[in-house]
Amino acid sequence: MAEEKVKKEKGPKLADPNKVSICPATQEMIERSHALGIETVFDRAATMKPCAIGMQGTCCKICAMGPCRLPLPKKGIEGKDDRKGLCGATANTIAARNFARMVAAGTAAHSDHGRSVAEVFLSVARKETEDYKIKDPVRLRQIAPHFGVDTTIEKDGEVKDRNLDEIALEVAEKAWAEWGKPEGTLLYLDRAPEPLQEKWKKMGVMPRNIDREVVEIMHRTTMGVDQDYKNIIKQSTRCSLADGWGGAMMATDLQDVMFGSPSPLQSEANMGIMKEDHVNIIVHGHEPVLSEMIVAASQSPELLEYASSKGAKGIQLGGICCTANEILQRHGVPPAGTFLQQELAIITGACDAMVVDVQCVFQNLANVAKCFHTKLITTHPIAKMEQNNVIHIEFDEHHAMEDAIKIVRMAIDNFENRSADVVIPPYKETQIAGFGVESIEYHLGGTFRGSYYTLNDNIINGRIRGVAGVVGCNNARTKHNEEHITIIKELIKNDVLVLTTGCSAIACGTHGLLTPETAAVYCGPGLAEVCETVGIPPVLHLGSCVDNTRILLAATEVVKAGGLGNDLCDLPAAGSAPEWMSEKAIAIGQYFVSSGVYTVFGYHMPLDGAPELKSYLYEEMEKIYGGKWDCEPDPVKHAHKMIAHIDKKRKELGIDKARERVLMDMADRQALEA
Ligand code: NFS
Repeated sequence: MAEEKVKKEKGPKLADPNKVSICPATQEMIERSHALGIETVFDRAATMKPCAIGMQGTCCKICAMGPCRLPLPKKGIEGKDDRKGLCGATANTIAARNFARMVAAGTAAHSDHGRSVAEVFLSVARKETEDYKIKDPVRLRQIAPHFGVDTTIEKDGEVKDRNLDEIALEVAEKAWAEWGKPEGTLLYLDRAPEPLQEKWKKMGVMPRNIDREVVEIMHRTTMGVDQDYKNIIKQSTRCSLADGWGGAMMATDLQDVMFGSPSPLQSEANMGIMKEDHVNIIVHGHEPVLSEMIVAASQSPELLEYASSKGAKGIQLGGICCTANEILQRHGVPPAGTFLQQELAIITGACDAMVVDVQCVFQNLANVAKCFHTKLITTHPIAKMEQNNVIHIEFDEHHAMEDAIKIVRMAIDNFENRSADVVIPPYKETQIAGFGVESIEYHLGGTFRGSYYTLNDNIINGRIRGVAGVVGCNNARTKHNEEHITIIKELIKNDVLVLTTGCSAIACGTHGLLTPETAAVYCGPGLAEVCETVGIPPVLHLGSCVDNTRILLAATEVVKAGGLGNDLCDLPAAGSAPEWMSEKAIAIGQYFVSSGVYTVFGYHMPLDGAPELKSYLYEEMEKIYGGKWDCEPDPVKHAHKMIAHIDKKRKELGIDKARERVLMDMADRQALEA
């Protein structure tokens, strides 16, 4: 007791750098933060424990009679579960409402991002802006038919390509309408395999328009409306599909059209990409409409000259979170870190400006920036900060380049104001990033069939055991990057090809998993052989979190190429978000599950207080959509749950024998070599 008191008087607990991250750069910067007396998320996580009832998902605060708290009794539920809130809401109803609201928030975030992109695209199509162009006309022609827009025209009995401007305008208007059209269902749903569409139709979960599904969740989960957890989850499915096969998918496509579709390129990752003698600008957030302009501005000869006039050797851009992935996959700009490294990038003392837009931005950045010379610049009308050291430069697509130049200039001017010692942790790794549906086809597809045929062939013959999507955040309640990296290493060791996005992808880059050389070091013999033959990494970086839609479409291509069933749920594939924290991750998980994918989350799921709801999500959903939720905090077990599912699917497809043969061949070969 006495000891405890002494501890409390000493002030808040500090995080142990070696216990909270596996990344040496992160560990060193946490140490520095302690030396300088600057608090970060890691220390706050050590000081503040999460609410145990919230963790169970059974705290209801949707009306002022509550919050009503319904934790699971310590000895479990014996016999009848009669826990209820003041209105009578059961634990299942409460946890389902909380879950649905996370899906709504996540869908809103991705889809509002998509809406901004669609709005900019509409300005481009209407020729109202000069700063953005159509960089990838092939992509535009490819997506146009999904909006019901013709790409050819018949004239005098001849079929000709239609004028690109006309296509752009029609696509832009059709896309724009998807957020609020009065009738019908979302146009992109027809990109899913037919049997999946049939399931959605039968269940009545085809999203009507994006905004409506989000609003309907808010309505259904308010006091006294939907009180059947299965019905609430049904709407969560419809809303999440409006994200994955709607808002997020359009965000990816229209970004590709305007900024170019990614193709594999080489870059680096981690805080060591910052340079002491350069102006360092860190862009952080999600929407590439701004960061695209900052990339262009920072490469302009005038601004480079201006930087040199201030004594800098150049301008180093770096990214945090999904903005990092966006400018990495299209321009090779290196990420400086994941979600949990945002404060630390400033603690280097070398960050001349941090430019943020929306999502995953810590309010504490302002407090950290105050300790250094760093200019913290907010740019989005919906995301400001209250602290008075934050500068707001509102970004507008109609004068995009002008805004970007202003921001870059401000960073250059700030270069000479560096106040603290600069300590950039000397860690960075090389990476290959920027894979997409087409580049996977190019590298792993058949040369003459032009489809996913060769990939399928390698799955069928068992060299590739299956495919896993490992995605999502960092969470200060788990050890930074450890789960991502452990799970992914375990998967590739067992011949599972990994597709990654979001902060998971940045973690992979940071820990050196995104190079072709990784194959020889970490992969099982089958996957190593494929990767070495075609020269790709066993872990493919597919972009940001909205680009999870690339994974859906790649999986659909695999189904189309044949031999592996006729729906996404037939594939030897699984999804994972090992260190999730955002509501967006729940929306993504729900659309993957509702698209037929077995999806395992790490850390915990806020469902333990509602066992029936939990078993509905973990077991019953599979009977409806072919996919289901699961949760496993232990990373090795987590990977093996995914592998077991992959093996189960191989067996159902009747290709489990092929793999046994391959393994025998390998063993024989190794025996021969020995
Ligand atoms: Ni995804 Fe991207 Fe990272 Fe999580 Fe945040 S950046 S949208 S939410 S933390 S992966």
